[in-house]
Amino acid sequence: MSIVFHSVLDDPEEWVPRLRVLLPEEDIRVWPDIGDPAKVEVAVTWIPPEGALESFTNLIAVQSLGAGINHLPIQTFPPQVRIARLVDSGLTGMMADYGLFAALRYARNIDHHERMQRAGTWDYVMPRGLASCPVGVMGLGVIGGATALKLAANGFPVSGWARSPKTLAGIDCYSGEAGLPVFLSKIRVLINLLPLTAQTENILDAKLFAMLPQGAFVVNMGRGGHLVDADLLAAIDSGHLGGATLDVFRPEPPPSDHPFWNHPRILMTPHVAGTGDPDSAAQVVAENIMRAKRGDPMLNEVDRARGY
Ligand code: NDP
Ligand code: OXD
Repeated sequence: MSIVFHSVLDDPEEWVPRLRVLLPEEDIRVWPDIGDPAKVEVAVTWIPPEGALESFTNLIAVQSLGAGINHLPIQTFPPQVRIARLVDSGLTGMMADYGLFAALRYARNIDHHERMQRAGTWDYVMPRGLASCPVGVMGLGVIGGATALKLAANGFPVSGWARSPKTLAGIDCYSGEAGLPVFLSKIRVLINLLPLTAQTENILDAKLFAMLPQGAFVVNMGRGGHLVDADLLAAIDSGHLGGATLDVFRPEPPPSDHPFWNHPRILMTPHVAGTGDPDSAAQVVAENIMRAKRGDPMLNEVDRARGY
């Protein structure tokens, strides 16, 4: 039986030697050199080739190489196939760093100074400390929780919002639909770290933006499907929102004529907020392969009904 590694982004030369050291007994193969598809028990993948997983007729588990799993065709997997998302200290740390960067850029008016530099204008705006820039984090899971704590440790007042009630030291936590308006009403920088599910798709829309204070900024690090692009553009162009930092898009990359590309108040990055670090993540993946082969629950297994 075998394990197949496939990723369009993660370098197999970095991952597979580490996995082979941790799992010396396993036949670990790199797509497309998979041998007999019927022998594949575990797929370790980020955006698998269309139809590939269906050809693995004896598959017992899929380990995502990302924290999100919405890129996997989970509805096509037989019910016995376990699905695990990636939880990795390297990935979590990078994501929290990106959230901190985006919040600092707005808190210190750097976005404004970037625009002024391009206009050749010396515009002194009185700088303020981070205590005057409340940040709200949507999603208080592994990454959202770590991001909220890192922002608070750096001096930002931080609130957070999740599906279920949370207690996080120093974070003002809200939950559920009822908690959303109060959560949104207080923040200057909104950071989205939700998973993409049927409940969260299009959540960053005109209705939500209207609940944010005038001049607030939006940072989308979750998925492009969370954001209604036209609503964001309208909210920025009307002056209600101050701008946005976008790391994720639908599709990626957005078409070359998409208004985001040249918008003076939108900073785009090409889905680089975070990535699994093979040094730390290979151990998590190896542990999960062993668990799946033993028939034990995997770490960070996806609840198919919840969608994350
Ligand atoms: P987790 O599953 O650990 O956390 C998800 C959080 O979202 C939980 O707090 C959960 O609430 C909350 N949530 C889910 N559904 C809802 C809802 N309907 N209403 C309110 N809250 C909800 O995920 P991670 O923190 O590991 O990852 C979050 C996302 O970040 C990923 O799914 C991915 O989309 C994105 N990501 C992006 C990357 C990038 O490079 N841009 C890299 C890595 C991840 P509860 O705790 O109550 O269950
Ligand atoms: C992830 C991502 O989900 O990189 O890990 O987007």
